[in-house]
Formats: sequence, C-alpha cells, structure tokens
Amino acid sequence: MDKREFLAASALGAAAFAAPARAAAQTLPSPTLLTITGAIGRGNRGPLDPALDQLMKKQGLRFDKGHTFDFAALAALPAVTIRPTLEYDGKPHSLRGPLLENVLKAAGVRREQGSLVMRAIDGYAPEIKLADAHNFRFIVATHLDGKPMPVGGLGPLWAVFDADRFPGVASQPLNARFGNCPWGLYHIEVQ
Ligand SMILES: Nc1nc2c(c(=O)[nH]1)N[C@H]1C(S)=C(S)[C@@H](COP(=O)(O)O)O[C@H]1N2
Ligand SMILES: [Mo]
Repeated sequence: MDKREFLAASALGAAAFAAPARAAAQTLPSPTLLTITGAIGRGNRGPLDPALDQLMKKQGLRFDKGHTFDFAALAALPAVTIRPTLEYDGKPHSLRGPLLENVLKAAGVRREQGSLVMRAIDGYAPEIKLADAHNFRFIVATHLDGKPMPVGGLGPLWAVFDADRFPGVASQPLNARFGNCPWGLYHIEVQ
C-alpha cells in the first residue's frame, strides 16, 4: 500500500469507527439543560415535581408547565458567534450559540415586553427586560472557543452578549460588564 492508499484506507477506517459512535450519540437520551417556564407556549413538560426536581424546588421555583431543551435541541437552532473580552482573563474569546430570542421563540414565547429571570445552578439569577435580551443580542452560549463548556466551568450554558460591541457597556470596566450574564444557566422564567 502506498502512502496515498494508506491515508485513504485509514480515513475510511476512522469513518467506519466514528459512524457508529455518532449514531449512538444521536439515539442516546440526553439530559435537559435548559427549562423555560412562565409565559411560554404549550410546553413539553408538566409542573415542577417537588419530589424529583430537587434543585428547582430548592431554589424556590414553581410552574405548571415548562419547555425543555437538551443540547441537541439548542444546537439545532441557528448559531451566532460573538467575541467579547472576558473579565476572567481580560482576553477575547469566541462564544457560540443560538440567540436567546430564538430560544424563547422556540419555547413559544410570543410577547416582546416583560422580563426574564435567568437562573444559574449556583442560584445567581439576574432579571433582564425582554427588550434588552433583544437589543443586546444575548445568546445562549453552548460553546466557548469551539468547545462545549463543562458544568463546573462556565457551562453547560452561558447567557452572554458581545459586551465589547456596545459603547455604553464597553466604556465600563471589565468587571462591571457581565452582571447580567449567568454562567451555569439552567432555567429561565418569562414574566
Ligand atoms: N452563575 C453565576 N453567574 C454570574 C455570577 C455568579 O455569581 N454566578 N456573577 C455575575 C457577576 S455580578 C459578574 S461581575 C460576573 C463575574 O462574576 P463571577 O466572578 O462570580 O463569575 O458574572 C456574572 N455571572
Ligand atoms: Mo459583578
């Protein structure tokens, strides 16, 4: 086998190896990462289960229906990439994910006024106006520098916007720009 044939054969081999892994990943059930409640559409899950929804119960959430997204459902929405300078290391990083606005639309949110409480796993829960979600083009980031974000880091989801691109925000010091950007996002209440 010459070098070209060998490379072609090993590429085929790699493809044959990767294909079943991909198929398995597609059929494996994947956990909900984000639940949206409040003024949503029909929803795809029922009320808070006080026995089994322990984190949400502990954080005082109540709802009679919700719209849930797993990673694939979020990744299936059109993604945008932003490149804000992060306060953690003072460097620009790429963040990719669907526009928050489109995630809300996919959950059947029809209103344009009102507010959102975006809740993170550590209980941090900033409230922003729906209009600001739109004006600042918030995204629900699924990837940081091309990689999914770990729980324990900034993930699995981060509601964030391109702070460098808005003069009123970019004029603030780095550590004052991201107060409305919960990392570890897992729940949004539409009010
Ligand atoms: N999940 C979560 N996100 C958060 C915070 C937090 O405490 N928890 N703090 C916010 C604030 S006030 C700022 S200034 C930035 C940086 O805070 P941090 O160092 O706590 O991440 O993240 C924002 N996002
Ligand atoms: Mo802050």
